[in-house]
Amino acid sequence: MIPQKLSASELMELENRYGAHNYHSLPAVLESGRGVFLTDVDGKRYYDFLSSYSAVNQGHCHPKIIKTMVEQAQKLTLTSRAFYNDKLGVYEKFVTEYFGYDKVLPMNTGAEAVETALKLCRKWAYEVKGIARNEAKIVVCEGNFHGRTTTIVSFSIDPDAYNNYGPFTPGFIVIPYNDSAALEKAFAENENIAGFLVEPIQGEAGVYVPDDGYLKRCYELCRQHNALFIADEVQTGIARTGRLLACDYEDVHPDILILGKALSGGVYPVSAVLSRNEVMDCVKPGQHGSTFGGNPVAAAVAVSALEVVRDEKLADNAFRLGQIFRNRLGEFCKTSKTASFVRGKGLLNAVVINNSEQKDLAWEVCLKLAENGLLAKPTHTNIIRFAPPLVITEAQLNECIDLIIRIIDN
Ligand code: IF1
Repeated sequence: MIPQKLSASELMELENRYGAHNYHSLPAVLESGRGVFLTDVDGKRYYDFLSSYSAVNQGHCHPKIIKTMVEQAQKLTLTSRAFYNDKLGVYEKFVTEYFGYDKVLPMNTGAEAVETALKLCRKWAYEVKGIARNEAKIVVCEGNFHGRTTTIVSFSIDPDAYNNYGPFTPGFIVIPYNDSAALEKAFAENENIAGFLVEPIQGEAGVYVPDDGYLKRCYELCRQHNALFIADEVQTGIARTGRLLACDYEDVHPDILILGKALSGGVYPVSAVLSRNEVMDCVKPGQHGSTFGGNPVAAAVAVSALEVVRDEKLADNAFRLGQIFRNRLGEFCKTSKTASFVRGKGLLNAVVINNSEQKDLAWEVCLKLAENGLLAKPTHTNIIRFAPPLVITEAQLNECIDLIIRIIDN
């Protein structure tokens, strides 16, 4: 029997003892969330500056999304795709019109959607472009993070992600990020390139923003060489960077668009692959799918979550508040002994910590921030990602910036 109310340390001990140790979590044991706030088991309240890696853009437990989910869960949760249901088609029409595509293929997690995009790209390469069987190549970028399946880690350059998970899936060409000349060279050296998979901003790499014009140039190269431009907007999409999609900044309309995370407002695993008929129609009945993909709860929740993004103008809020964040942190970094610089777009930002003398400095800063009521997580030892829910107000953001500035140099 598990006792009624366990302490924070007992709960952490349970996870340590009975769960695989595949995460290094910050010692905050959370119990509830609302909007920009999380509350732990001792009643301590925090600002959430991770947003579950940009999944909770709409804020924790958004009442409208939760209402939709609860109502749908009481009515019908899963039919599988063996039958039709009364929510899927409505969602499919809504999401394709929302993002400007012919068709959607619904999945659950980001990694599944990336896998789906890779499979679609290969199928299109053989059946439409006419590449010889098993010869298709997909170009990806150094520093990429697209998920954790065997195929996806096959083209990761992070040893933590791929080491001892081989043998790996062949068929990928890795080029430097933010280097369109490298893509041009890849096209020149290889006739069998089916597509180019890219994150508009590299999240895991530490919120690495490419130069203006990079995505546009890569998109044009794909056009020239009849290859598909595949954007992984799992983390950057759905208003996070100050536009609905990060690709919108360069008026690039990806051939294949991959979405996840905030597509459900973080309440349910919902991901999607969007494309035009020429690509999507390559997949025939029985050739791809998922038990849960497109289930009625997911479909209803996604419509609600996207309505919230539109109705609450979250992209505009992210754009405006992101400028305040980078302006104020940028000023601070000029004189800080600890923080080197800030970068990002919209409310996807990172502060680079100068930790040449103390290796765990970014972790220490995050621990101190947590003690003071703000949750953020370091990445790559010296980078702290700051990505609050997009419903944060200007006053709340300024209060948080005051705190961040105060903590970083102390
Ligand atoms: C973890 C990072 C963020 C993603 C992009 C696909 C996926 C992700 C661009 C896969 C997932 C996650 C997953 C989470 C940590 C996290 C992360 F630090 F690893 F890079 F957000 F910054 N494409 N990102 O960012 O989506 O299958 O997880 O739904 O794996 O620990 P998923």
